[in-house]
Amino acid sequence: MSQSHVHTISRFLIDQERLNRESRGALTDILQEIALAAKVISREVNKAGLAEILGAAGDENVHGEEVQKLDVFADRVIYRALDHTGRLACMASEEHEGFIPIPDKFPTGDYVVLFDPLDGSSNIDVNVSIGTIFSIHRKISGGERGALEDCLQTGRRQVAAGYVLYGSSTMMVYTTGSGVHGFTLDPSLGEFILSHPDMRFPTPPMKVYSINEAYFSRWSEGQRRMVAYMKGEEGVGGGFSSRYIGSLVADFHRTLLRGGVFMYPRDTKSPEGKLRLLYEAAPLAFVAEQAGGRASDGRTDIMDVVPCDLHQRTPLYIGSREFVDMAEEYLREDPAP
Ligand code: P6P
Repeated sequence: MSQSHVHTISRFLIDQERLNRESRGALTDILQEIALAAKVISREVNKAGLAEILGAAGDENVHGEEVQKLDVFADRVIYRALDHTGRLACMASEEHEGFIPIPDKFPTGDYVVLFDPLDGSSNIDVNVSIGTIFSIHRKISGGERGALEDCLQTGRRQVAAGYVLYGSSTMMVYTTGSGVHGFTLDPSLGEFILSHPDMRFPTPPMKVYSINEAYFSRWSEGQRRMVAYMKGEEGVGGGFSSRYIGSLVADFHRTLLRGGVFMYPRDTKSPEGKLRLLYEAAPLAFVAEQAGGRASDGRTDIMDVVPCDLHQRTPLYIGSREFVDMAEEYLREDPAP
């Protein structure tokens, strides 16, 4: 690509903003700050094996899970990139039990950002790709400082969403409702460069399913029958391959690029599923829909699930439309949860 065609994320965001006459630049500012935070986190993630930062911080997060120091670092970097912008009414993070108000010393704005600062952090020690996931809503509460209700909105009401993948390269992928665009970090420039304009699930999709099969004994009958079909166990179906990284952002990104379906079902041990609705499933569902795919909890479109709690979990089926539809067909026979 000739130098004259290098599109940085900043340039792309400003060009996109110009297309939207009502835009006052707030969303552009927020996404620019998230991109900056991503660069800072990428730098630390890519030297985690060398710095004393690796390893458990010893604390436990609100879910009783051991917190890796990089989790804490990423959470703090994103918070500090956004808290003073004057664009947010409040935030929410996997690392914080309640919603996060904007300090009184800073002005507030009309948007809310919910994020998982570093998903898949248990993979840090084995150098497997990890990611940041973010979801952006407009404030709906009357107050100036934001409130929990601003965070508890359906995925359908998101104004933007995306993820950062810290892998063999660092990529930022986002949507504001006008398609999905991917940017790759050029460390020599310190810039995210447009590398994947207008990302779409491929058609026909590759027949790839992504699920942790170690939990087979805990699955519903419908879930077992679907995977058996994909494996061709009864002499019908088959032709699928299986890929599972165990890092949601990496598994979703591969599914977006190649097609297929990622599944994290409810099971006897996790009756609500494991993944979080507001800052994992819903933002990825927005990206998936904008890329021509879809996401479901097995019965209801993820984008239409009404949240009741900041950290509520959900089963997740996400990817190529035909395979998510297939999952719903197989699960229809299961007893209602
Ligand atoms: P399991 C990582 O811990 C994570 O939260 C997601 O990134 C990933 O998709 C899932 O859990 C993996 O869970 O139960 O297969 O180890």
